[in-house]
Amino acid sequence: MNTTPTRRPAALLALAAAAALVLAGCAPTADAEPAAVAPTTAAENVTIADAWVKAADEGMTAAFGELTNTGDTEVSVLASTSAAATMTELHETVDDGSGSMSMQEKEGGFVVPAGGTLVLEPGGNHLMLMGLTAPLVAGDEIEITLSFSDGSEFTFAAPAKDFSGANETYVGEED
Ligand SMILES: [Cu+2]
Repeated sequence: MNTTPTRRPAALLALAAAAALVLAGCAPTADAEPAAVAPTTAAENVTIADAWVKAADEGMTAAFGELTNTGDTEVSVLASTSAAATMTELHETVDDGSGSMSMQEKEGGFVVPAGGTLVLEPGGNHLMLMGLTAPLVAGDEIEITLSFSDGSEFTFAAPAKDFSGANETYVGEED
């Protein structure tokens, strides 16, 4: 009876210390758990409707569609790629001051407002595909990937259609 009273508190202290260490070790992991409202990526919030690309034998063509952002923050499309072209650019169409329209790279990319839609259409904003790797015939389907400012990516399919418009001059290009 003379050893028990001294040993038990020591054992309890050791247990308490061990428990504290375990708790301390767990704390960072618990803090790293996703919050109740996890932030979503731009790619998770963006959809495209009526995507299509203008059929073309060679050279340049353009892709269109309606980008909708279902998120509660605006998203920026910074770049676009496709295996169908050696280079893809985000273009806007502007009045070049000489009475005709020309297109140029969109400064800062395309912004799709929170809960809003950005329309890519002939005569307006579009995805410019340059250096087609193969003829694009109506009915063909190509894949295009958009890269957002948060690093996420969104790939969609765009069927090729015959279209006689969207012939704006590229800034810097000879008429
Ligand atoms: Cu263009």
